[in-house]
Amino acid sequence: MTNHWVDIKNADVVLIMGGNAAEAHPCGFKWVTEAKAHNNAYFMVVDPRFNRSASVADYYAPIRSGSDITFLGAIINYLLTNDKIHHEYVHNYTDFSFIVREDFRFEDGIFSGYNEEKRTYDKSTWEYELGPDGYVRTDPTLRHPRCVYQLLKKHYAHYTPEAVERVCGTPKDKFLHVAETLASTAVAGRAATIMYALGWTQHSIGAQILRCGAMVQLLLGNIGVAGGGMNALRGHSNIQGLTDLGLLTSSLTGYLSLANEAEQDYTAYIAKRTKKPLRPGQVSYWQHYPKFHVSLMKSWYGDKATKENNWAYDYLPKLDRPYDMLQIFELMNEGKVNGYLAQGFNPIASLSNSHRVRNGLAKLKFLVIMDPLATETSEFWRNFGEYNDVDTASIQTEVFRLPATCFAEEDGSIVSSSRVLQWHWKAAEPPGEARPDIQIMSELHHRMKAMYEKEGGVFPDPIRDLDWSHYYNPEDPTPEELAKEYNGWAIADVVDPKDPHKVLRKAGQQLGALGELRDDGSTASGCWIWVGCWTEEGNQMGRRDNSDPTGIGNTLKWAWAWPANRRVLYNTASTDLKGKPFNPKRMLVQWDGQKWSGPDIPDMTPTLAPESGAGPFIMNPEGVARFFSRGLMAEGTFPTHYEAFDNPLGYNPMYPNNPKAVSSPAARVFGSIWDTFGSPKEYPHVGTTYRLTEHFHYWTKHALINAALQPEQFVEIGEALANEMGIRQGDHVKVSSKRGYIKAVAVVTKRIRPMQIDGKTIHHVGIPIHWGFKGMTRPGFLANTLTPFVGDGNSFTPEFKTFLVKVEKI
Ligand SMILES: Nc1nc2c(c(=O)[nH]1)N[C@H]1C(S)=C(S)[C@@H](COP(=O)(O)OP(=O)(O)OC[C@H]3O[C@@H](n4cnc5c(=O)[nH]c(N)nc54)[C@H](O)[C@@H]3O)O[C@H]1N2
Ligand SMILES: Nc1nc2c(c(=O)[nH]1)N[C@H]1C(S)=C(S)[C@@H](COP(=O)(O)OP(=O)(O)OC[C@H]3O[C@@H](n4cnc5c(=O)[nH]c(N)nc54)[C@H](O)[C@@H]3O)O[C@H]1N2
Ligand SMILES: [Mo]
Repeated sequence: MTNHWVDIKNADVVLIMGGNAAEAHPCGFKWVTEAKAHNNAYFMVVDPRFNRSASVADYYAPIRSGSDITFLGAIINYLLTNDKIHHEYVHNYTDFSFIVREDFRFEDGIFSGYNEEKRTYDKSTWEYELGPDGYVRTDPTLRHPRCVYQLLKKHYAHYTPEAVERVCGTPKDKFLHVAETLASTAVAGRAATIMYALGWTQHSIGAQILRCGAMVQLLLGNIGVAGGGMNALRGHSNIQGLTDLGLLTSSLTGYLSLANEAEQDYTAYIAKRTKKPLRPGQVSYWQHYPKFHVSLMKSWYGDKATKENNWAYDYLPKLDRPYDMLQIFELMNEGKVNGYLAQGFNPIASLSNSHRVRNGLAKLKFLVIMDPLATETSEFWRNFGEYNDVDTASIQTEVFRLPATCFAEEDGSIVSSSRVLQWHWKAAEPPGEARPDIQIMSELHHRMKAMYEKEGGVFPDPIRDLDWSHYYNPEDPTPEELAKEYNGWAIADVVDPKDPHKVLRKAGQQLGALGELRDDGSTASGCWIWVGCWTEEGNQMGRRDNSDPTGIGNTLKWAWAWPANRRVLYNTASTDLKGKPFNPKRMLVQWDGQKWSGPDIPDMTPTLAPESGAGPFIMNPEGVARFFSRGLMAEGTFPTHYEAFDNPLGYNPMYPNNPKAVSSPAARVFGSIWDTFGSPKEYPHVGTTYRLTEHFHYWTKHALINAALQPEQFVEIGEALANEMGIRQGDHVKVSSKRGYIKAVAVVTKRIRPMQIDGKTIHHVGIPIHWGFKGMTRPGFLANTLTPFVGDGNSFTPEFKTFLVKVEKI
């Protein structure tokens, strides 16, 4: 979230699109209720289904699954052509006036630099034009044909309300109502929040849908203000913590990035990430990358990371490709993976195309499951009849189960969607042989280390040299010790760069602020964005003072938020060029003549005056927010409509003449997958998967009460389709895709209606995800038997939300 849960109460307009917070985030959803009750907020839902959020909304508009970029692009077009933008904000705080390189092109759905064979882009033309001084050239009059504003206008010119009706199936008047309501927040005194989750992310163009939403918010001046923002409703209670800690194969902690194979040279690796300002006077916070990186390496390798060995840079893997989930299981299918450790992960249930996942697991030599439960994955080799129809004798994989505890059985911290790190305390002893993940991982670590020490090996150094000596018992670190390590400490005295006699932090002390990090080896920090979570003043995550002096909801003394305890990111964008709040009633920060201050922690160097010209988007080297994403995204600089890979139309209705631009030209799709996509002739309906309040994924079915509440797989079918097929409430149906089939009880509903898409009738089929062949619910199929093994080109998230199915009555 750019903002936070409580801040939603400050919104004047709430749009939930691509999520179903009332169902999947019922506790957080109370802040929507709060906004309605106390701020007279207007609440809208745009979703293929009239879902539980829609049932309590002021307005609902239907949309065809997978078509959100057309909808959002049309909002951008609407705001530009009707001049409903926050001018002062957009002109000063975005790249509107920036000039783009002359050789940049977008033609008929494809950007310049496309390599059709490799399905990737050479992105060198996707850049601003630089002047001789190294800064981006701009045209504040916005008349230059290659300024971002002009390019943006051109890109979305044919994203019209008529196109929305034709491509998304949303009636024109409903689209216009949503657009007009959002537009009412383009003024200084009003704000809209956008809340989204998987209905946006789980598409082959998911990341671009989010960008498009963010662009709408920028035009309205809704980023960095109270009651605004792009608010990602995150999933597992600590999934924000997972990404913060870089538990993705191409990340290091705190969103630092691992090097790729071509980056063997440390100086070049660092130089590329140490972003110099692209406009005069900008903060460009990534200039400090070396401090974050060196401090991380010091926390891992201690004395073994030195200036002479480039802080142990050679110990880090250099990737030949990203090892996302789809890639790993593709390699497994190719027989190229020996062993796999699934820690709190049930891939046969949760990854797309379950049969493909199962085939991959069957080619392993060994599989380790660290989980409190006996999951489907841990028994993928066992025959469960039709539900898991395998030949056990042919599977050689050796499976080990290491019983783990769950959150209530250990101390630790959880990072919420609000970026708030909150400490929790153990409530119960774990049963049986279950042990905390930290203990299991530590023991594995020590045994591996011992083996490397005894036997050598090709390259034992990166494991052998890991420094665990700062734990009281290096065999068994505690959650408290890990938390202190993430925060970091001073290895030597940290002094003020302007006055070497002034010691800011004494050797051995916990660091107190980001400004204390150093790139000379004198500080260690396991996760730079968390500096401040456990200081000399103690565990900040354990704080429980909910006082809120201004009533804005920031509660700066409740737990601790990264970065720097800031609750709303980019918050100086809520002020004008003099540092005066656009909306004094909902002030977050202001320039008081000497410094930035207010009920939030300013997202700016505290004493840097607005007159300096430093823009509020300090993480961007240009200091402003981008409409033109430069080389950052896989598919292009402006979000563009592409169809899902299981494509209900067979063409792209926004670019009908270009066969290259049907589905995302840069998606995560392997050569072996193409014949696993279905055609609308055979599979005419759009299937979409989602969750229910009564279950959490695949684990609550192991609990009797939840199992009793939702005992059995069902699918939701609209009345029109049900009538057509002679299906009645409670009938059993078979739902098939090109990948396989499931059987389920039919729930016939008014909440899913047929849509007219480019002259064709499209029905959605709703498929909740929670059942399987283990647990206390009725044994059943895995919903992911149906879903395609293809993903977004940036995040590699599978396309769980739009695929083709057919339905038959059994
Ligand atoms: N009770 C419960 N709560 C949970 C979970 C759980 O399993 N059970 N899981 C947690 C996790 S890990 C996550 S990630 C979150 C997910 O939270 P959500 O994303 O809110 O949950 P979903 O039910 O997957 O999907 C949300 C909505 O997206 C809609 N949708 C599908 N396709 C499209 C589309 O193309 N466009 C638009 N606009 N909407 C579309 C669906 O109809 C659905 O209403 O929930 C978390 N909360
Ligand atoms: N078709 C379809 N598929 C989806 C989705 C969808 O919307 N549609 N959503 C996707 C999303 S957003 C997500 S997040 C994934 C979820 O996919 P998974 O993460 O694979 O599923 P879960 O069942 O949430 O959790 C996995 C296991 O973690 C275990 N666990 C709980 N606590 C602990 C602990 O402290 N330590 C350890 N070691 N284990 C623990 C649980 O017992 C459980 O078996 O599913 C994805 N799959
Ligand atoms: Mo999730």
